Amino acid sequence: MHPAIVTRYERNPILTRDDVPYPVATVHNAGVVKRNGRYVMLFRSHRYNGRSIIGLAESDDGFSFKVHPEPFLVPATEGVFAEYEEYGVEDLRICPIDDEYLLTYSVYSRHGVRIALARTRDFQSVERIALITQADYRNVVLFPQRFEGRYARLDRPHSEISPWSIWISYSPDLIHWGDSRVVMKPVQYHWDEMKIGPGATPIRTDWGWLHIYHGVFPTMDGSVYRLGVALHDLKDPSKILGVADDWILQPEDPWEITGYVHNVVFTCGAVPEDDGSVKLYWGGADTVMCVGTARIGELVDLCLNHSRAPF
Ligand code: BMA
Repeated sequence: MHPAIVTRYERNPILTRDDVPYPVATVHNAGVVKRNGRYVMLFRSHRYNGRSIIGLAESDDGFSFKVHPEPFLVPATEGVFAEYEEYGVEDLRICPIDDEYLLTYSVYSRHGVRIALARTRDFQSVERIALITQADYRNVVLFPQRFEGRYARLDRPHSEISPWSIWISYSPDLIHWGDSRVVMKPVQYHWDEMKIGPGATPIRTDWGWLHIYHGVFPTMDGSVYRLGVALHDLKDPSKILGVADDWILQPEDPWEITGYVHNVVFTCGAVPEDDGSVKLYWGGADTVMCVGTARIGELVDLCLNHSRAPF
């Protein structure tokens, strides 16, 4: 058997709707960050009307989380954000930079899906900054560092012509984004052949930026969502140093195979630890939250020494 790259926590799932003190149908696709030694999780839940909100949970050890009594982020009720968040807020990523946390999340409305950017310092109040894409974008992750003074993000525009791919864009001020180019594409008849998308906020390592992303394969039984790993150049993140040929995680546990959407593992967050490990968080079947651990060095090795051919 293939050796496990990600060791699943033995008490998965770590968070379900039963842990949430307000009515929700699911708990999944959470951004996670370590702050002052505590883990903060911003997770997505479907309400019973099918639209999503973001909840907050905290933990001392990264495994056992307690949910706050009120949701953290619900659709805005006034201004331009109200128009574009009408159908819900989804799949939030947390990027620690300077002394604040930047939040990117998908917003749905009658105009389609686009990305909003907000900031928080304390995970109590949140300030919306801007809507940073047009329609048909999902899965935007920011790098936790500037490059020659500019912020950088990985994003995933929709395309009818080529399979959905990962792009990079830059901004001087978090509001205006451009200088975009494609950096990674799905590989034909490969586990991620249908589409790929940014996953967790990239992790800085000595060898490069480690990016855990998702890839989708179409089957007769619907799509299968798996996770893979890519390494970007430290100074120039538009340059890919390698992409692991094999996936690092696929749906295998019963709560990953069966649920609201079956056969899904989907990440929005991973926390690097001082001992060289990483805690990887993923939604199982769009229904529950799970966690596992991996060695950062092993993930880097997969990218550099077991890489597929660049596109
Ligand atoms: C994607 C997004 C994710 C979801 C995944 C699997 O397109 O909607 O939020 O986890 O599909 O359903």
